[in-house]
Amino acid sequence: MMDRLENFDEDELSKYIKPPKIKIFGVGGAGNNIIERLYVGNISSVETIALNTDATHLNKTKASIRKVIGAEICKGRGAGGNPHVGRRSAEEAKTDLEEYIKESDMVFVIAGMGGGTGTGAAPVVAKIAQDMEKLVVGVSILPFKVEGSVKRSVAKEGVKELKEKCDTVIELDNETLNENEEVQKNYSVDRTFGVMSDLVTNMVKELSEIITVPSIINVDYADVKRVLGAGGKAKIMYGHSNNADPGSVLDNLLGNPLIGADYQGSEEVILHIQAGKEFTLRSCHEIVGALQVDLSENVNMIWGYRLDPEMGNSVKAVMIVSAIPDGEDLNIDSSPSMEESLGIPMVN
Ligand SMILES: Nc1nc2c(ncn2[C@@H]2O[C@H](COP(=O)(O)OP(=O)(O)OP(=O)(O)O)[C@@H](O)[C@H]2O)c(=O)[nH]1
Ligand SMILES: [Mg+2]
Repeated sequence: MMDRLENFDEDELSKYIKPPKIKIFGVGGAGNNIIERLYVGNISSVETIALNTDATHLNKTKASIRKVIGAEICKGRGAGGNPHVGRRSAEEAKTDLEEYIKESDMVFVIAGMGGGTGTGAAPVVAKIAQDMEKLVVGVSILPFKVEGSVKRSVAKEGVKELKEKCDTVIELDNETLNENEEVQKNYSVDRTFGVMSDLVTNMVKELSEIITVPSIINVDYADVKRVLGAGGKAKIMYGHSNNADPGSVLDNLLGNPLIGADYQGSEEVILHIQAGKEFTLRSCHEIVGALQVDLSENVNMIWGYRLDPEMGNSVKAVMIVSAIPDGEDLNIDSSPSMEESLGIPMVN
């Protein structure tokens, strides 16, 4: 006779029930500002690591680990907008970086592009993690257009390099904040940056919850690894509604102008829905069906569902999409090289 489940060795079982460990690196000024929100947000299974060449900025950043990189070259005073200095600074810290990355399954590398530290050091951190066979997700933020075409061009070259060193990159652009009239007219610089930082924080939070909190139809780490490991450009979209109407969930999910809804043709998707008892299977199918219209015919859609009786009528949906066919190319070939753009002596 087969052993009943009661006879199963619980110690044996619990050995395998370990939530995946996520390490998040925030590199340079923007990366540090975002890391602080993640740290304060206290997300489970996530460790925050702030890296900067600028010791003063780092000193006021809250994170699980704070590390000055490039102390020899920069003397704690920043990389002065020079990505080569940023790159060398991270290379100098390789042994420490390997130590931070060691005990992890998944590594996020977050940086604002266009300056020296984030642009130069983020790809180095990603490469070290990739060499250690971690799932590596980059999050890059392009500078505002008013910061100048030189900075945008340096930033785009940085994104290109980051893409080569990551499994996938979530590409964001500060310029999208400028396109929002409400933000542009009424928000202070600090609050405007806060909108982008909150967005990244929410993305990481939603993703880590999907893989660490069990669901009725479960999405696990292997699913996330499969989808994000498919490469290319990725998006983590999230939306909610206070009523159980699938249409309003969809509007909110697809309507965030900072993320954009340009995921057409993607072949790898996770859709996770969390709702109260009012939300029907038919409504779930309506959401899935509407989203499928824009996906590839061969889409592999992994669908998860969590019942949360406390949610009453409200519904939350998170969609992770990767391998998005590149529409608007970064088009840097016609741009001047980083050296030409910067017009400053390089440190090699
Ligand atoms: N959304 C957002 N963008 C930021 C923030 N801080 C800076 N940025 C953007 O990121 C770009 C790079 O800036 P930083 O991250 O400060 O640059 P850095 O990597 O520290 O570079 P160096 O100071 O030259 O070493 C800027 O041009 C801004 O557009 C922030 O807190 N939030
Ligand atoms: Mg800086």
